[in-house]
Order: sequence, then C-alpha cells, then structure tokens
Amino acid sequence: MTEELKKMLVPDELSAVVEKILQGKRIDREEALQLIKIASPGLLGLLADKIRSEKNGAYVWYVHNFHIEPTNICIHRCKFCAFRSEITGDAWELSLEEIREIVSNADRSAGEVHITGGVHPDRDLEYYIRLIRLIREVRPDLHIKAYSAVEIDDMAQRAGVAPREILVQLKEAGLDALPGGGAEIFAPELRKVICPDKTDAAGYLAIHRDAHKLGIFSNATMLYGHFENWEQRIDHILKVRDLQDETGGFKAFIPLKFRRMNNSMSEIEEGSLVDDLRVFAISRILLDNVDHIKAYWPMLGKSVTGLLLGFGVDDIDGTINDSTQIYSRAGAEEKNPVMTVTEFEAMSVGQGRKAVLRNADYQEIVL
Ligand code: V47
Repeated sequence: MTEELKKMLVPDELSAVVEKILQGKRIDREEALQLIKIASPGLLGLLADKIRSEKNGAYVWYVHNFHIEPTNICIHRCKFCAFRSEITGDAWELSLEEIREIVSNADRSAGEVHITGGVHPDRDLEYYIRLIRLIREVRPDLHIKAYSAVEIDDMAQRAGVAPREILVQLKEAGLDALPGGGAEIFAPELRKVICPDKTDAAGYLAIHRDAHKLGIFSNATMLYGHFENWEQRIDHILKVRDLQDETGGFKAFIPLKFRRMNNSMSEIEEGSLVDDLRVFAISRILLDNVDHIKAYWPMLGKSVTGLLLGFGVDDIDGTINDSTQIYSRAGAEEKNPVMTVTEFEAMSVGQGRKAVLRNADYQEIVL
C-alpha cells in the first residue's frame, strides 16, 4: 500500500495493526477487535484482497458439483432452520435406490457431490455407510463430501462408539471429505438459544480434528448475522485458526449469512451488505493458515458474491445444478440455484480475475 493510500485509509490508531498485516504477520484477538471496530470496509477490503491475491493469484476457483439432501426429517430443533419437515410440511426421505438414481443421472462432468441433510431418527450407521458405498460404485471418480460433524456425532451416539471409529468406517467406504455445516456460532450462550440440542463447539472441533488426522479434510463454516456480536464472531474464527495450526486439515472457511424466511428467527432483520463485506474480509485477514475463503452463492445471491471477490473470496461454490433446498426455503434469492460457467467467467472478469474450474485439491481441471 502506498504511503499516500495509507494516509487516506488508515487512522492513526490502526497504523501498527495495519503494518503488521501488510508485513504478513498474524494479528491476535485484541488487534482484530480494534481493527473491526475502526476500519472502513474499504480498508478491510484492501487488506483482505492483498492476502487473497498472495494465496490464490488472480484465480477464482469454482467447482462443478451437485447436492444430495437425503431427508428433511430431523431430530434437532435449530431455530434458524427452514428446511426441517415440521416447518415445510412435506417430510421426505430418499431411499438408497433413489439416491443411486440421482447419482447415475447426474452430469458426468460433475466432480463433487455434497451430501447433508436432517438427522433422521431411524437411520443407522449401516445406512450412511451403504449410501457412500453405492455412490462409490456408481461413480468411482466422484469426490464425496458428506455428513457434517452434527451427523457424525449422531451416528457415533447411536452406534455407541467414538466419532473417530465412525470416520474410519466411512473413509473405508469411500468418504473423501466433511462439509463444514453445524458450526453455526461457537459461543455456548448463543448455541443454547439457536441450536440447543446439537453438538457443541468442542464436539464439532474434535470431529474435524479426528477427520484431519485420518486424512479426511474438511471445511469450516460460521453462521453470521443473527444474535452474535463481533467478539463472538472473532472468537469463532480464531478457534478455527487454532485447530488449523494443529492439523492443517481445513481447505476452506465459509461464512454463511443468516436468512430469515420460514424459520423461528424470522423476527431478526437480515444483515446488511456492508456487514457481509466486513465478515468476509476479517475472515480472510485472520485465517492466515487457511488457503481458501469460500462464498456459497445460493444464499448470498450472485451480485453480492461478485462483490465479495474483492473482499477476500477466492472460491465460489459451485455450479450446484438446482439440487439444494436449504437456502431457497430460508429466503435466499435463488429459488433454483444454478450458476453456469459463463456466469462464473463474467463474475470473475468483472473483478479483473479468471474463473478456474477446480478439483477438491484446488488443482485446475483443464477440459
Ligand atoms: O450448518 C441453515 C446453515 C449450514 C440457514 O462445506 C442457514 O463446502 C443461513 O454447511 N440461513 C449447512 N444459513 C450448509 C453448509 C455448507 C454449505 C455450502 C458448502 C459447504 C461446504 C457447507 O447451513 C448449517 C447452517 O449453518 N443454515 N439454515 C438459514 N436460515
């Protein structure tokens, strides 16, 4: 950053912390709080963009994927959920045969499947293992990212074994990675309110730690824009950073913006665009050990996603192919989410960047 730009953008009280970030040094909790309380979105964006470009150059990664949501029947009562059967009024559960058909009919060029859904009261470990096996059978090449830590925790409790044992068996069946769902916000006082009956921060992190140690990598998420404050957001991000120091197993961090329709938190106003920019930028600045900040566009909308490319985002999930309902029900703009390659390209060019189709290891796929 030139001296002239610094004078314009950096208030005196932030000059030390900004200097640290510009030199590639890690900032701590107090410095992060000071930064977020004072810095303009413009300054946060510049800092995040610098880090983003050092890690990922001009690339905007995207993945050709589809989702399978095996059921919306769920034992949990998360207040933000618009997907659970009692709320939608139409319970469904896919049989293994139906799932086989979905996978057989999926676009052969899709490289990744993302599987997550309700925690069904009657499904046991055998079902979850058979599901992974059958996908492996139909598409040996497909990257299988399946079952959030909450689902793994449920399988472990039901089977009466440690989560690590579940992960060993799922890996043996063909599981490649865990999605980041279920993190919500780690602060226990908020979990008590928004998702009282599911595994806590320690449980979520322990499952990701076990997975990483078994060679199953994963993503981490944070649900933001509801009751949480900046202290709670920063503590959440720093817990992810601490575990990443230990294992290195997180591929991406995904801030998930709370959407308010059709759930028990509809009285909350959704956060502003400026808040989105600040959350993504501070995530990029703090997570110096996580390579990718992902925007999950079906919930953010395409224009906000395009803007976030300038605030730390290097990865956009994904082509999706109209296969997820979790967000359309909660009020996301995209009712039938599909993003075409042409759209990824236009969005990236709009930010002076290049859209690159990736595999799960963030290597370019040349078609
Ligand atoms: O844990 C549910 C969130 C998550 C709402 O790992 C909501 O690549 C906003 O984790 N408003 C599940 N958010 C989805 C998820 C995910 C998505 C995309 C990619 C990856 C990945 C993971 O969805 C839940 C919860 O935090 N969520 N309801 C809502 N009303």
